[in-house]
Amino acid sequence: DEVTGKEKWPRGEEAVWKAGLRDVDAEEKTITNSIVNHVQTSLARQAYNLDNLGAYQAVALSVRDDLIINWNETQLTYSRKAPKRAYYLSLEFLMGRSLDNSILNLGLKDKYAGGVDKLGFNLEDLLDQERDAALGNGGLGRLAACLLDSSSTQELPVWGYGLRYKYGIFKQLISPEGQQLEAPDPWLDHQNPWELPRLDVIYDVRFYGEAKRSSDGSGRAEWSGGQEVVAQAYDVPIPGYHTKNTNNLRLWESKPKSGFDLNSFNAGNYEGAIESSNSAAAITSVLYPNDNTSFGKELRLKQQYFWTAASLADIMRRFKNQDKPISAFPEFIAVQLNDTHPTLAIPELMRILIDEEDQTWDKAWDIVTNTFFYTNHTVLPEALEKWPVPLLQHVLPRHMQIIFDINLFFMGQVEKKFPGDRERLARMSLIEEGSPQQVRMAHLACIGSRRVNGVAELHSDLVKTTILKDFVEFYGISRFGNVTNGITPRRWLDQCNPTLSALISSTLKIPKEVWLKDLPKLEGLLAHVDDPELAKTWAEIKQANKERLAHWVQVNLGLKINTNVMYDIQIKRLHEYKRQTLNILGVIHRYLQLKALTPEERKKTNRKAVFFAGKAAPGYYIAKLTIRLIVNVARIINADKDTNEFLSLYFLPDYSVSLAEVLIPSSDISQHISTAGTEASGTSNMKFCLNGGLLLGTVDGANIEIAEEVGESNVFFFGHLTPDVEDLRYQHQYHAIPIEEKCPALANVLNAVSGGLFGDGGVYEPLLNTIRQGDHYLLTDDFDSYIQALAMVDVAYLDQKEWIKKSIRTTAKMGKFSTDRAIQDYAQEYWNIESAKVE
Ligand code: 4GP
Repeated sequence: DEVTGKEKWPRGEEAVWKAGLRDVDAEEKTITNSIVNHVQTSLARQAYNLDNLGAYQAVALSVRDDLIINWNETQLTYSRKAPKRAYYLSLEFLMGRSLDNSILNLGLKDKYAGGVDKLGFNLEDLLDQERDAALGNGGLGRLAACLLDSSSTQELPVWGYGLRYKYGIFKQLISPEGQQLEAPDPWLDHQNPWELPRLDVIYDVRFYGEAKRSSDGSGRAEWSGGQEVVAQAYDVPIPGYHTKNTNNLRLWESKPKSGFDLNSFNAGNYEGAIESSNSAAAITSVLYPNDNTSFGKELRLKQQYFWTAASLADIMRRFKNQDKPISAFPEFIAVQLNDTHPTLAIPELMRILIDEEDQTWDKAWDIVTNTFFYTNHTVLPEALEKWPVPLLQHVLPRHMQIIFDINLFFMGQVEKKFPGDRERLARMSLIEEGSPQQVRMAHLACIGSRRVNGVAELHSDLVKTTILKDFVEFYGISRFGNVTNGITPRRWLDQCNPTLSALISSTLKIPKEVWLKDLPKLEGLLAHVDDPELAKTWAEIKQANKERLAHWVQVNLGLKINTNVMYDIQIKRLHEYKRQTLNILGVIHRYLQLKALTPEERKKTNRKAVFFAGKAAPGYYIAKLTIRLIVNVARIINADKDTNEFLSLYFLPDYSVSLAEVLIPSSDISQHISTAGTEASGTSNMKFCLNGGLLLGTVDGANIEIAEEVGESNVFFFGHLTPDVEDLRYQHQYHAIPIEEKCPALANVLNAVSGGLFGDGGVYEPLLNTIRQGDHYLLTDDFDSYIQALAMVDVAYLDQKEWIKKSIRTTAKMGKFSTDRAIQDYAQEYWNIESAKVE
C-alpha cells in the first residue's frame, strides 16, 4: 500500500498503463458493462438464470471496482504526501450494509439505479439482498463506523484496525414464550464483496511461552516459545462523501502458522494437529456479544492482543518505510484506543521499542505516551476491564513484566507528588490487590496516553470526577477532554430518509452535496418553520415513513400495524441502566388506565404504537426477562379489542443497523431514559432527532446537549439528576420506603404483572425484585415523573400543527451532531493531523 521510491514506477510504458485505467465517474454504459462482466466472469453465471442475490453480487463487485480505484489513489496520495496519520483501533465496527452507502457517497446512485433497471432488476430489491456487517454490539461499534465515514469525507488520513470475526453479533430469535434465543450469524457465507483479502499482509503473533530478561542491564527481554499464530489482513474500502478519499478499514483474521502441526500429524496425531490449527482460527471466530460489560475470558484476551500486535506491527512497518528515526514516531502517528479493549497496545509498543528497536525505557515511554489517545465510553463499573494477573502472566509473560515496570515507575512518581499517601497509591496503582490481583486497564490506558476523552459533556465530567479523579489531580486537567459523539448524516438522513433529505435541499435551496458535509446549514430550516406548505410535506413524509415501516413489519413478521397513530420507539441494547423496564411498565400503566376509561373517554386520548427492538447479552438473565415481559404484554394488549385501537405494542426481533434505518425515520417520539449519569452519550438520540423525531429522555448523556441545541421546549425531560443518584441509592439501602407508599402507581403495575395479567406472574419475579429490592436504577424514584412526561407528550402530539414545528426545529438544530465535527475535534485537539486531499 505504499510507494517506497526505491524503484522506477511504473515499470513499463506509462501510457499503456494509463489507457487501461477505469474512470470512477463512469457512464451508465460503463456500469452496465461492468455488471454484466462480473455476472459472466466473477460469478460464472448468465443472464437467463440470474436471481436477485446474483445481481446484487455483480453490482456490488462493480461498485467495489470503483471503490478500489479511489482507494488506490488515496493510499498513493498518503504515501507521497506522507502526512501524519491516525489509526483508530476498535474491537467493533458495526458497519451495516455497504452498497447503498457506497453508491450514494460516490454520487453514482442514479446511474446504478438506471443501469440495474436496464438489466431488468430493481435496485431497491438488490439492496435488500445484502447482509449487514454486524461486527459490533451497539453504540461503541456504530460510532466507529460513523467516524470512519467522516474521516474519508473530511479527507483525513485515518485507518481503522479491527478483527474480521467469522460470526458477527448473534441473530436474535424470539420463542413463542417470549424468550430470546441466539443463533449464529454466518455473515460471510455468501462471500463478502466489500473486502479485499491481502494474502501478502501477514504477521506472526506469539502467545504464552517464556520471557527472559537480559542480564546486560539494558532492560531488554527475550520472549520465546509458546504458540505462534498468523494474522492476515482484509481491507475494506471506506468511501467518503463526494470525494475521492477512500480510507481503509483493515481487519485481521487469525490462521494457524503452518497449515497444521506436521510433527503431530506424522506422529499419527491427526486430531491433535487439527486441534492446534483450530485453536488459531478460533481467535477471530466470534464477536463477544457483550455491550457495556466485560468478562475476563482468555479467548477475549487473545483477541485483544492478536489484534493490537498485528496492527502495531503493520503501523511500524509502514513507518519504517519512511526512513525516519524512531524518535519521530509520534510526529507521524497517532493511535486512538477505542475504549480499553486495545490497551495492550501500550505494553506492546514498549516491547517493540525496547526489545526490538533497542530503545531505552525512558525513550520508549516518551514515544508511547505521545502516540496513544484513549476514549472512555462508559463509567459503569461492570464495564471497566480488569485482567487477572495470573492470566496475563500466562498468556503474555513479557507484557506482564512491562506492566509491572510501568507501574513501578508510575507509583514512584505518585509517591513523589503525594508523599506518604498510601491510599492514593493503592487507588491509582495499575494493579488492584485481591486474589487474584488484577490489572486495571483504564488506568493503564490513561497513563500510557497523551490525552483522554469522554463522549459527551456530562460523561467527560464524570470521567474526571469519578473513575479518573486521582489522575486529574496527578496530571492536571489539560490531559482530559471531551469529544461529544456524532453520527454520519449520509447514512442517518440521506440514505435512510431520502424524501426528507430532498425536502430539506429544496427548502434550503442548497444542494445536499453541500449541507450533508456542513450540517449546521440545517439551521436555515428555522426560517421556514411557519411555512404551512413545508409543514404539510414534512408531515406527509413522516406518514410515508410509517407506512414503509408497516410494510416491513407486514413482510417480515406478518403483522398488520396501524399507521394512523403516534409512533413511540425505544431501540438499543437491552440493559438495566437503559431502563427498557421503565418503558414497558409505563405501557402497562397506560393499558390499565385505558381499560378504566369509558369508550367515549378513550376516544379523546392520544393513540399510539410502541416499538421496542434490541438484543440482550446471552448471559444477561434480567435483560432477557424484560424482553419476555414486553413480548407477553404485547400479546395481551394487541389482542384486547377494547383498547388496541388506542395502544399497541411491538417487539421487533433481531435489531440491526438496517432495521434502525427503517425504524428511525418513522418515529414521532423516541425514548432515551437511562438512569441519570449512566448513558455515556447515546447516539440513536441524535439519529431520531435528525429525522425530526422528538426526544423523551432523562437528563443524561448527549440528551443534554441535544436539548441545549434544540431548546428545552422541544424535548421532554423527566427524572432525577445525576448528583441525586448516589443519595437516592443510599436511601434505598438504609431508609427504604415500601413501593405502595412511595409510588402507588408503580406498585399497581407491578401487582398486575405478579398477579398474572400477562401470563404466569412468577416468571417475572426476579425482574420485579430488582425494583422492589435495592432498585439500583431508580425506577421507583423516576416512575411518576416519567408518566407525567408521557402525558405531556400526548398533549403536545394532539396539537399536530405545533408538533410539526417542533419536529422541524429539532432537525434544524442538529448540526452539531455530525461525526464530521467529531472527527475534526479528534484531528485537531488530539491527533494533530491535517487533511490530505486526493486530487
Ligand atoms: C457506548 C455507550 O453506552 C453509549 O452511551 C455511547 O454513545 C457509545 O458507547 C459511543 O460512545 N458504550 C458501549 C460499550 O457500547 O460497550 O461500552
